[in-house]
Amino acid sequence: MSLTAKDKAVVKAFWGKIGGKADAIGHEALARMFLAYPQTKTYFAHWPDLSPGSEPVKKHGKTVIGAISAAVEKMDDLVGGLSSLSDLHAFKLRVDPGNFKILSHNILVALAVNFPGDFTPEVHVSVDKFLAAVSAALADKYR
Ligand code: HNI
Repeated sequence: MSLTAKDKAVVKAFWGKIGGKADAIGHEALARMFLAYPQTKTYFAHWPDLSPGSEPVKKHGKTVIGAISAAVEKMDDLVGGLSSLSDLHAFKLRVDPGNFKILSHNILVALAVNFPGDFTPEVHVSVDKFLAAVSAALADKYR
């Protein structure tokens, strides 16, 4: 399951094309997750509005996609690079790690619909593997 040199190169090249659309992708992935998998909303009960286009969803979409863009730069050591975020999700937020797969799925969908030309099957498999590796790194501190 580990990322090959080719996966890393494919993810880097594809991420380079997202550019200015990154924040919109983050928003769309989060908005889709809350709508299609409403059980994920339990962690965000303190937010005033979880609907698509709302300020908290836009702001957090930007935060999450920013962390993933940073992870693209840390692909050789995701466990080390994401260790403080893993601490946060495991011990403070106590997010069930099964939710990482759900968010990853929604990120893939948002990428596919926004970049239908660039999101080839080859890109799909490498980005899927990358998001799985990010999720595994985020779950590293749990036990
Ligand atoms: Ni997550 C906060 C990154 C998955 C629930 N999350 C963050 C922050 C980052 C982040 C960055 C802000 C940290 C800080 O304030 O220092 N989260 C990520 C990444 C993934 C992810 C990269 C997976 C790819 N988080 C999830 C999932 C859930 C989740 C799947 C729950 C369904 N995250 C949260 C919650 C917060 C959070 C809750 C705090 C939000 C707030 O500000 O109230």
